[in-house]
Amino acid sequence: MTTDRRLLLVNGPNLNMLGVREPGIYGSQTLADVERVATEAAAAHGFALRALQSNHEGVLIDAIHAARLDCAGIVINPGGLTHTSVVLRDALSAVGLPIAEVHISDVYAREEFRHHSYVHDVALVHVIGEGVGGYASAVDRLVAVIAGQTDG
Ligand code: DHK
Repeated sequence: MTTDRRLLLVNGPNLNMLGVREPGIYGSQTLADVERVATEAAAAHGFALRALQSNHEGVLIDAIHAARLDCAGIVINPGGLTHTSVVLRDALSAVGLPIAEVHISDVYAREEFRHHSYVHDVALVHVIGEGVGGYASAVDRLVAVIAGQTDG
């Protein structure tokens, strides 16, 4: 599997709690479901997918840096770090890979502090409020971006 046929899926803090955590907002599907949905979507395009979830900002940043060596793009749900983390944004910007930002819930219909994303303008794809299925949309759209870059 070459670099150009692999994606990194990153889930940030608290997303390990999917299925347990506020099901009225995040639904009943688990992180395993998220990773399966994204892996299947990637496979449908002939891409492998490496999945990582961490509650630790530095672990996420190290994984993003490492993706530069062997991935063609990154799908990320940064969890609450979306709204707080300049360093996560800087890591995504630094690697220069195409980025898809995903949120399970509609952050714009929730508290005002969730309306700002530090990741928004370093991402080329945004999938907001489509539930766990949104990860498949994000993979589809990110692969289209990668294909466009390759073709171009
Ligand atoms: C997940 C979180 O953990 C929140 O902190 C974000 C996002 C929303 C989601 O909808 O997937 O505000």
